[in-house]
Order: sequence, then structure tokens, then C-alpha cells
Amino acid sequence: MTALAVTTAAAVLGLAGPADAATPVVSFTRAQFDSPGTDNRTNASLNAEWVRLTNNTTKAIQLKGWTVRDVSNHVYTFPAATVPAKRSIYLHTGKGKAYTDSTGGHLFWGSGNYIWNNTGDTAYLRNTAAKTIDTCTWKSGTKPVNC
Ligand SMILES: [Ca+2]
Ligand SMILES: [Ca+2]
Repeated sequence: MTALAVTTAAAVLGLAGPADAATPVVSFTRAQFDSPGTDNRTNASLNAEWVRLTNNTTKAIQLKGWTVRDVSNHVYTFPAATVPAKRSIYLHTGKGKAYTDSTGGHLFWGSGNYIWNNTGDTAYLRNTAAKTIDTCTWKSGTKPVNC
């Protein structure tokens, strides 16, 4: 088929267009944007605020040099961290010892303040080429939110 024919066939079938055709290789899948309880900025409270990222592929992905940022441009740059195929990692806001293993992992922003606004925010995931791979946007309301 010609490209035009393919495009037309896709339109007739109601298939997704190029802009949203593929699931990102890594995507946000959940965000606990409001730490449970009073936001008193203890490290435990900061770490109860997190975003979850899932490797949607069947191969491990190395995130070294990728970034997560919010609307206010707070930026987290990933250290060497491998996400196993089909597994998830949590990026906590506070300080802690990062690790990944065969089941997933936990990483830590190291922030002394909350990153994810309770009243609404957007998380952006970018790769080493600064290409936006996925975003997750929420407004105040039910939490954690599924992205
Ligand atoms: Ca809270
Ligand atoms: Ca924010």
C-alpha cells in the first residue's frame, strides 16, 4: 500500500495516529502527589511522596542521564539504574539509598521539600537526548493517581 492508503485505512479503522501510536518504552504509571498525612517535610513524609515509572518493554532499560521534572522545573537526573523488563521503580522525593533489583527498585530525589504539588502538577520524563518520553498530569483530588 502507499502511505496515503495506509493512512486512510487507519483512519477508517479508527486506529491511533502517529502522535499517540505507541506506548512509551517507559511511562509514569502512578503518582502519590500528596504525601499521606500532614505535610511536615520530615524525610519519611517526603519519601511517601513518589512517582512510579514502568518499563513497558521486554528488555531491561538503563535510565542513566534521563530526567524527571515538574512544572516548576525541579529536575532529577537518574544515576545508573536499570529497570528490568515489565517492572516498575519508585522515585521518592526525599533522601535514601537507591537500589534496583530483579523486581524493580527505589530511587530518591534527595529533596528537602515536596516536588509534586497537591493542587495539580505535571511530571515529565525525558531521555538523554532531552526527548519527552512521557508525562503525567493531575489536579487535586483522588490520590495516588494512576497515570
Ligand atoms: Ca499530605
Ligand atoms: Ca511542583
